[in-house]
Amino acid sequence: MRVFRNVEDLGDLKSALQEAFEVKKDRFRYQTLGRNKTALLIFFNNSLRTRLSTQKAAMNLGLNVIVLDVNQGAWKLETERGVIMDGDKSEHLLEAIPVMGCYCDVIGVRSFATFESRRDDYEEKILDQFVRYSGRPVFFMESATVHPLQSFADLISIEEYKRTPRPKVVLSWAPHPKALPQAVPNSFAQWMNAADVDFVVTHPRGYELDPKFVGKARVEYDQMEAFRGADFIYAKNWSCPGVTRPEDYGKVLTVDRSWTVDEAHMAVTNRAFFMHCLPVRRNMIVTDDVIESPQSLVIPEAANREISATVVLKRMLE
Ligand code: AN0
Ligand code: CP
Repeated sequence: MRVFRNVEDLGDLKSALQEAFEVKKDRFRYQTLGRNKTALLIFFNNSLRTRLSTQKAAMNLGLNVIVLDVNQGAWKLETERGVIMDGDKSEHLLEAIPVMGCYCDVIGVRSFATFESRRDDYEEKILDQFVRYSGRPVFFMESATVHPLQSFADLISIEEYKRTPRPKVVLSWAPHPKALPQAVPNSFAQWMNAADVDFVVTHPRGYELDPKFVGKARVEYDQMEAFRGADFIYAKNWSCPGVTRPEDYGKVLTVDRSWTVDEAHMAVTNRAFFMHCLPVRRNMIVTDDVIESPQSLVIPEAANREISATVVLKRMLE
């Protein structure tokens, strides 16, 4: 595998899941695969889970790991070609990327949407340059539009906890004070569309996800109606994807707290499990009671990030 970005990059999803469960039973089984090889993890944005779980995954495979926080100690990077670099940026991404490639065998990159231009974000301008110019296999650790390591871990968690062969999974928008990317819901929709689940998306009008990701998924604007009979509730905030009104791209259109997932919402479900990728703002996205309930999967989900990253790195080394 040269690039890990979309669900299709894993090939057959059933065998990928099987491999995940094998790795989970014996996570050091492939300890010699990474011997004398190096994984470089590059962060343009903050992280707790991705940073720790991917390092742990690399160590499971015997890889050496280098982590770079681009904004702390590296040169400020210019990303546009043709710019006269007389400002505060000392280095261009077009040199920095192949240089980074010299020091490693596989590269993971986190670079969020900037919301400056919908087109640049949705064309994956930054990550695309890593794929083209690093000379190394590249895995996305949340790019402008996708977060595949998260979705793979979420799918593993759903497989582990489902009580019916084809559970009802609901992706629900929830309020948040700041503009957040669409990467997590985009990927989650893409992966759920590829999995064997009954998938429903619910959000206020104006928050329609890009058709490329939401596909033919059912969209239900009445949140309570969407929750009825659900087996899994996957909460997440996202800012306006700018599908119906491009000028609203990246904006917070509402912080309506009637969308906060609380016990009244959970009561209409089929004893649903509650999921969230974390970090989560309590009593904005979800109440204390729901996130602390026995139905909450937020910690097992985070634990599965080590498993999804181990499978992905393993496949990049093979
Ligand atoms: C990020 C987001 O919503 O994309 C990362 C989530 C994994 N969240 C925040 O910036 C709070
Ligand atoms: N879920 C997730 O990717 O968390 P971090 O932003 O802490 O890595």
